[in-house]
Amino acid sequence: MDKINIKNLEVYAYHGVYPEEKKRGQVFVISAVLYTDLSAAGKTDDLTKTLDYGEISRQIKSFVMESQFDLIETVAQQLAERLLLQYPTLDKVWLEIKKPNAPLELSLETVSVEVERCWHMAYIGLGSNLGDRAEHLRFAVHELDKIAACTVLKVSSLISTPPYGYEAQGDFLNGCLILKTLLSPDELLDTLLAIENKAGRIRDVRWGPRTLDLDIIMYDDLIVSSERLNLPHIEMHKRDFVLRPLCEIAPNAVHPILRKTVAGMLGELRIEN
Ligand code: A4P
Ligand code: MG
Repeated sequence: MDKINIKNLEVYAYHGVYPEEKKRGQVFVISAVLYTDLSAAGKTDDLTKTLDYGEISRQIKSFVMESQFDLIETVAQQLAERLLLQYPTLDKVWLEIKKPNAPLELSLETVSVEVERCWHMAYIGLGSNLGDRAEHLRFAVHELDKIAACTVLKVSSLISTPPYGYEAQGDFLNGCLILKTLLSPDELLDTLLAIENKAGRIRDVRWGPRTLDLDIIMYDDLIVSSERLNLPHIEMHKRDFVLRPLCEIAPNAVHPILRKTVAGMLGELRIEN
């Protein structure tokens, strides 16, 4: 991937655990690698088609100067998120924050932290079979999209489906969406559970009726198997009500364990049934 480098930008600022560091300040030295596609700028010689390293250097300087944290870890985390949110064409950022004069009374050149942060792609399954089903699904899309660290990129059409698993309940309305997010899988799950609760979800019967069900179908090509979270969703390849809407918006997304595309899995499911 193309990148722009900013190396050893010096900023006088006031971060540190000790009161003295917050009062007197010290020099911080910041390096950044900005991952972004440079081909359009390369072909047109047009500054508006790239990221302006002068502007971004000034942004970094003013953020580090004007904020105040105990830890350089926090400075790095917050700065990375701020840059990713402010510059939509920035796909990934690597940051190093050095503190060459950290009050350690030891002879060393510098201490530093490095972080790398990027946007993630998640596929979310939406379901409802209680109350105003379409309104609950629209509510979920809106709630997700209004979070700064989340952007809904595509929403499928909504389809009515017979209940799968526990059959003594009304038909579902199902859909899927593609989400660009800075949230980790755990943070995303917490966010989805909070939106379900806001929509009045009551958990009694497993696979039972619900106003709103939001599942993470896939998150990048991550494979997770924990008590709280399975990625990809453990049943996705068996469910027509997941694969059909997902195929409409992401037919070529690949299941990282089965190594099959969404379109391929849907085709196989149709032959089985
Ligand atoms: N969990 C683990 N992995 C995930 C994941 N990838 N995404 C855990 C979301 N949650 C995940 O879910 C129980 C727990 O699963 C969560 O707290 C989380 O820690 P829940 O939503 O509280 O309970 P549930 O939905 O009743 O159980 P489950 O197993 O998640 O069921 P599903 O898979 O959500 O299926 N038929 C039709 N036609 N359409 C439907 O949408 N949905 C279901 C529910 C059944 N039949 C259906 C439909
Ligand atoms: Mg669920």
